[in-house]
Amino acid sequence: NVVNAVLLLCCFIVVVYYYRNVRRINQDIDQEHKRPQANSGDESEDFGVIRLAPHVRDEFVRSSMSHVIPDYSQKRDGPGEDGKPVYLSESEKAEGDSDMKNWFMNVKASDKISLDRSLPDVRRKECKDIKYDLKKLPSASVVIIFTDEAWTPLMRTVHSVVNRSPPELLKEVVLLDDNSQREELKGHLDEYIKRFGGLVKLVRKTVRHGLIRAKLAGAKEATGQVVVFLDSHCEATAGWLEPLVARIAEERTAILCPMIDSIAAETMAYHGDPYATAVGGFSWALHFTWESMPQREQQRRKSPTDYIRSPTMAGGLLAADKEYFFAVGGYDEEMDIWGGENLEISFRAWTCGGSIEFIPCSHVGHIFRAGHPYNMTGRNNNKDVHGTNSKRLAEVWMDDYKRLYYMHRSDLKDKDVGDLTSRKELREKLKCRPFKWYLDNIIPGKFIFDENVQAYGTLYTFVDGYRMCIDTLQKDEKTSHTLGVFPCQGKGSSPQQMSLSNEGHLRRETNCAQAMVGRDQERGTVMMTHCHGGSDKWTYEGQLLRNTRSGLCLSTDGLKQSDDVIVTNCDSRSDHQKWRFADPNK
Ligand code: LR7
Ligand code: MN
Repeated sequence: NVVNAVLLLCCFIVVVYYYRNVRRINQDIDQEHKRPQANSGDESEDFGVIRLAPHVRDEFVRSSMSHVIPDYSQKRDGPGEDGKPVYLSESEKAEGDSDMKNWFMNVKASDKISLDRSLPDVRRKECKDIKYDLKKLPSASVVIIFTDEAWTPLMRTVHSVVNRSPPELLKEVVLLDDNSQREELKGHLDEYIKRFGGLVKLVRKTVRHGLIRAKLAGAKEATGQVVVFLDSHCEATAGWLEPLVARIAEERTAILCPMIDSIAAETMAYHGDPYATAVGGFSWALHFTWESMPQREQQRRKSPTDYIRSPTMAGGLLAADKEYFFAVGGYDEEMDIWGGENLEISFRAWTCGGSIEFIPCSHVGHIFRAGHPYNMTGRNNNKDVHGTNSKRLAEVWMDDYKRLYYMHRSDLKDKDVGDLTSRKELREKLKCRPFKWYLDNIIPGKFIFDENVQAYGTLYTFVDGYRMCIDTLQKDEKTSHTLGVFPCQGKGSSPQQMSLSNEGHLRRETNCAQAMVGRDQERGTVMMTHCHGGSDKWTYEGQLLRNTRSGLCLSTDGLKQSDDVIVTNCDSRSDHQKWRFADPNK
């Protein structure tokens, strides 16, 4: 009897235990379905009482996806399909126009387009022919940072990534909310992403991080071997992810950018160029610029699908081995809100043993906006975040060449931009090369105003006790424009700085002075146009600045302030033609 009672009790205990465990398992599964973002990716994550290997767990989590990936081989009809533009009707136009003012994009048009819209496959044929062994490639986490982004562009970014990434490669999407305030991004978003099972993880920041710290925070959440960053108004196209992870598998220290296609802010029309080969450069004011691929890079590449080495990147769209990304310094945490981090990572990667490469077979669209639909004021009421972020990068990475930044921003010379010690220590620790090495090897030919030049400074004549300076008169230097004169402004006035290069070009950063001489051959104006080998040459004899093609000399004869400067017959006695270069800092 006693034996029987003990046996019964044992049976009872076993049964109770069994049921409790089954219930726990079921509850845990339910919990997972309700809390998709709970997947922290920790290798040993405990799913209740069952432990799952990471790849099994991913499948397990994903099986709860209610999102259906569309079949893009079938033709889809609807607004914006196949990347076509959307034009609003008369009655909708007013709303679209006001969106352009408030959002710098036509949200009304975007709202008409399916979140799963089809896009043209803009890759060239050679790209489509490449076969990837997905089982052998590393997995990727796609980090999308946003602050108060409009709903449809944000979700279309997510949909395009989920729809067009091979499940074998896409470990997760990390949506990093940089303290958005709009209601729909609060409750509704948590609800919405449940359709992606555990695949889309939402991370909220309740203080504004600014995009640089937001990227860092997003990358820290990533559990894939590769981390890919995207802006929150992008669309990934067919085959975008494979070539990125494949190149990282081959070269762990390469930081990669897809080709950035354009999505028109007004119509959402998708435009990509399969043959695009532009690379990134920079201006001394520390803005990103597009440049054409240098000849030596054209020669190095063996096939049109080869990566393109680029001196810099635009910033928003990039892929890197996660460990390497942090090992090489992540981003500068003290950079605020917007700007500077793109050139910083570029200079850093190249000088510290890595590289920046563009991957021609990977195409991602980006909505280019004419402004920022969010507050750009940083900590301590800083209204110039790009300027102060850039000063940080100049001070840490540019050695003495930071002077070229201060030529544009003399106002920042004495500005406190926070402690730089840890970034300087990083540079020491990684034994990074000097900035001069970068200039000589990675972007040779970049014009340096005051090196290897015959003369540099503000260029002026002195007539009747009055200094008149050559001046751009605030014209847009990205295009051609006439050169003018203005009373000298002194101390670091950038629109008045000129260089006479060793080749004899009278120039500024990208534009060279061309004499525009009238029929009479006796008088003309001066046009600043993009420099090239055949740009006009000038000689500096005595004090005359002679244009060798026309034989005429630069002169201020008869000019008032804000007039265009002229070229006219040379006369070494005329005070209007006696030119001096002055140290721009005096
Ligand atoms: O405080 C902020 N917090 C954020 O999370 C400010 C912005 N953001 C988010 C924002 O919602 C967006 O998703 O950060 C992302 C980038 O902001 P955008 O889209 O306003 O920036 P942008 O496209 O004008 O700027 C480019 O330069 C920036 C410099 O700091 C960043 O590097 C951007 O990522 C970068 N974008 C691109 O490179 C896209 C391609 C453009 C080209 C060429
Ligand atoms: Mn952007």
